[in-house]
Amino acid sequence: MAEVTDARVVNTTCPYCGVGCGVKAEIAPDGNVSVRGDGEHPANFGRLCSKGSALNETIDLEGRLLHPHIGARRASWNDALDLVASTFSRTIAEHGPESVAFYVSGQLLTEDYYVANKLMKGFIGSANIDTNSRLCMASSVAGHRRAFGADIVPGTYADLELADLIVLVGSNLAWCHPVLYQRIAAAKEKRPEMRVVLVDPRRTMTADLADFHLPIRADGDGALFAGLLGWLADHEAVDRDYVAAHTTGFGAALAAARSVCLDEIAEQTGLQADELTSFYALFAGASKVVTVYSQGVNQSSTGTDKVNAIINCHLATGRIGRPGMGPFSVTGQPNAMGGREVGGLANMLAAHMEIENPDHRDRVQRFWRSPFIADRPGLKAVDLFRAVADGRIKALWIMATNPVDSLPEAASIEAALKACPFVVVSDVLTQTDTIRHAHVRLPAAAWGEKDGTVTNSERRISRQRAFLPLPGEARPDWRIICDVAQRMGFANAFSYASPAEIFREHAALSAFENGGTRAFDIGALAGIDLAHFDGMGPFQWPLPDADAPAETRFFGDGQFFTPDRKARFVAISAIADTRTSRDFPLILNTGRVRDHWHTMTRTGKSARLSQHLAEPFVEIHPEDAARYGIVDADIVRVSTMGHAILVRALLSTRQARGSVFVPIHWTDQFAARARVDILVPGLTDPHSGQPASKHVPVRVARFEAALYGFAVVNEHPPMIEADYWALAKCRAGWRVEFAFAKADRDWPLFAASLFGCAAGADFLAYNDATAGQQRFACFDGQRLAGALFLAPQPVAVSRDWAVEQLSAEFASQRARVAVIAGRPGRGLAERGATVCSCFGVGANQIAVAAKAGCVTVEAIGQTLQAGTNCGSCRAEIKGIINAYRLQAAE
Ligand SMILES: Nc1nc2c(c(=O)[nH]1)N[C@H]1C(S)=C(S)[C@@H](COP(=O)(O)OP(=O)(O)OC[C@H]3O[C@@H](n4cnc5c(=O)[nH]c(N)nc54)[C@H](O)[C@@H]3O)O[C@H]1N2
Ligand SMILES: Nc1nc2c(c(=O)[nH]1)N[C@H]1C(S)=C(S)[C@@H](COP(=O)(O)OP(=O)(O)OC[C@H]3O[C@@H](n4cnc5c(=O)[nH]c(N)nc54)[C@H](O)[C@@H]3O)O[C@H]1N2
Ligand code: SF4
Ligand SMILES: [Mo]
Repeated sequence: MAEVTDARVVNTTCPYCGVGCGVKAEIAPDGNVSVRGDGEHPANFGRLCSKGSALNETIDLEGRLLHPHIGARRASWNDALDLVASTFSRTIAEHGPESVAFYVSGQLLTEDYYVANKLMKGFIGSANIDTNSRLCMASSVAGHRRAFGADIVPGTYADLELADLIVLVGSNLAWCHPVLYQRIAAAKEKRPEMRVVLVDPRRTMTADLADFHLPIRADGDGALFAGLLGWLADHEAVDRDYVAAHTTGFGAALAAARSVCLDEIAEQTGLQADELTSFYALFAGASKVVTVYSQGVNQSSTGTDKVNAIINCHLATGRIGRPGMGPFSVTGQPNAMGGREVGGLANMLAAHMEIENPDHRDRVQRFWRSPFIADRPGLKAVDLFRAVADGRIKALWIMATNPVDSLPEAASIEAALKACPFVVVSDVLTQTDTIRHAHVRLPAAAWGEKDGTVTNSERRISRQRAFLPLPGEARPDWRIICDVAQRMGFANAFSYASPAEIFREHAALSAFENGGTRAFDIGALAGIDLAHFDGMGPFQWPLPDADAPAETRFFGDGQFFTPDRKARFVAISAIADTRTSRDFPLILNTGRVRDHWHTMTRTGKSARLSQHLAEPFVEIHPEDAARYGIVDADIVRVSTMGHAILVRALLSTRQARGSVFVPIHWTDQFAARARVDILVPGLTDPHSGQPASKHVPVRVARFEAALYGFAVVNEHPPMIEADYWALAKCRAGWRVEFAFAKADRDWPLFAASLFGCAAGADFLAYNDATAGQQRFACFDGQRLAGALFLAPQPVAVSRDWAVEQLSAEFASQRARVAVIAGRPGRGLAERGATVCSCFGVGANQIAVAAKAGCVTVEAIGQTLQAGTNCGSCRAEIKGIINAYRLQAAE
């Protein structure tokens, strides 16, 4: 009898969003991995969203970079590391430390981040290390530092459950922080008197939770909160004692806020005066208020001012740092917060110390015993890449981020990389839009293979733990960085044997000569040993010593980290600029969808996650669409002066008139021309350097397609040549949508190369000249290798049916011919776009069930299972039920 070994369970942390959910990975004796929420983890108490629940579908080795490469050639680690170290050293010797740079990521673990920052700022002696958090959290960091004197998120997740009013500003929690959304939804169900206000130009799925939706004009937030400050002062709602005892600058901030009257605020925000005053009265009347904000606030040319406009209102009412109260900037990436702790931004030092402060510099240098310490801020992301473009930076190392897709001016970023003499990229994949420009590719360990810590939005530090072996020659990022540092001559300072040793040093630095002057202090762990680190459970900072009080909120005592210990009001301008013009009359807003993560390097591997929204799209109001002659499912060209993308039209009244929304996820690996950051200019906030990614003037036009197409293929297709194509993983293969400007082409040849047809494979073709339809299929034995359907209109073939054919067996010629004959899949009910990824339930199925009488989310769950596992789709299910009810009432 075969030996039966028990499954192994490893506690780790989700590598996606900043909620930082605890995950239990279970490894069965046969190696199969399953995941579930960790019931004990204080971030999620067992919940996981659709992305977290599908983590086990993204850990295969398909497409993984498993060996170092120099150019196209596989190289040994020794040769690759020698080349990186010697090129960096030589460049520094010839051109000075400012001629090299690192561009890193909030998806690195704290230990990776710590050594990268130490190498650049202490040993190379430049601060040219910046991170993709510049695109994400920089405005919140700058706003916190202006108001509090340090970068601190005062509250905890429990505050979301304790609040009487939650104001969500530019935050689509339902899709981007789904477990926080669920925690709020559960709290509201228990206390229905709790109120939620959503401030977002779009009526997102999060509106489902909101009692009021304020469809604000792009960048109207400064005016909205300036108006609120004035209103609070006019209605005796300011806590004068608090303001006098614990703050400075109230008079100037109020004067600035009052310089705009209610009519002007209505104009700036695009809201009605009564909408404004209702919101203001609600805010004034609820003492427990939490204002949650993310990219609708941060990613703006006035992002830092927006952050301070929000904080001003919390300071004026003294609602900060106490249960159920406070401004709450939620972080995006799993370790955005950890990166801030180690000083991963070009304008910070380590452990929350400041680069401009000579005492801080001296302290860090003594602690590191380093030859140098950077004495001025380095280049921020957008400027850093401009310096690459104009040759000031001659050697660049990119780790765990994909700037060719995610930075503004994306076309110039790509040109800069092409022009740069030496580009190193550490990534987990062989093919990304960025790594294709690397001179040296270094294989990094991925989630599940690496060990270390991450910090979530509520300052909770959790362990990520390895439960898979390192594949090929992959190495964890911290080790790659230390390997290079040692070869650059810094062996002693980078001789760590494990992440535990790095964490211990990081904890010791946080406590070094601290004495309560710096908020970030985890000194209790400065002596942690390996065994203790291995077993370390999640905890919140601060943790200066082992018997630190359980209360982890900041500022409840009215003490801040400014020199006079008082918080600072900031006077801000409430006027937002208008960017649209006659030629570019629409505002392009960009952001996320529920089931994809950034550039899809992981979620794009999961068939379940790829079916929610299978194509890049532009969401547009039906009236705007009609104005430009666009109908649903058309291909649309969205363009600026110099650049254009092609995406599918999605007509929706959730979208405000005058503005369109395009998701950020589709790259050259998944679509023909859908990199939205090609359109975004390098306009940044003057304080934070964060790009204004959500307010870009564009125009739209229908793409005149002569031919449309749809294909299913069992293997990832090689290069696709079509004006429009979009690729999505499906069960047993891939599905591809096409549109072509011209119909004349050798289509059998196109089909054969798409399918990768082997010689001798069974290739079938069907041509209906009168209808202009052509169909091709190729069989490899009894399996379908690929099928392509072409037509002058969007192809009317059931996608579900076509995908199923990839798993079918075709024993007879008759069955094979049926794939391309008649109207395949006709009469089959389409499931529609996947709503519930856990059980693969589509929008059409839910609509049918609603018609049949299932008019609550629970009833749909009982009938179809939809919404009963991770719950991420419950808002969408409710939306479909409501739409059906409206229809029925008409
Ligand atoms: N599914 C999924 N979840 C994710 C991610 C992902 O890729 N996919 N990424 C993670 C990361 S790194 C981040 S940073 C977070 C981001 O999380 P969010 O900030 O919630 O996400 P976004 O979709 O970028 O933008 C939020 C909203 O801002 C709105 N907005 C645009 N302009 C304005 C404005 O001027 N004012 C206001 N008030 N709102 C505006 C947009 O319409 C959008 O709905 O998500 C994290 N979670
Ligand atoms: N227009 C517009 N642009 C935006 C945004 C927007 O809302 N609008 N949002 C911005 C924001 S908030 C963010 S956070 C960025 C995100 O943008 P990016 O950081 O560019 O996106 P990711 O796809 O997360 O890139 C992570 C890369 O790291 C690799 N990787 C994964 N794990 C590891 C690892 O352990 N080690 C290493 N070395 N590599 C690894 C992945 O394969 C992938 O190539 O996009 C920004 N850009
Ligand atoms: S909310 Fe979802 S994506 Fe975010 S950490 Fe939790 S499981 Fe992961
Ligand atoms: Mo982010």
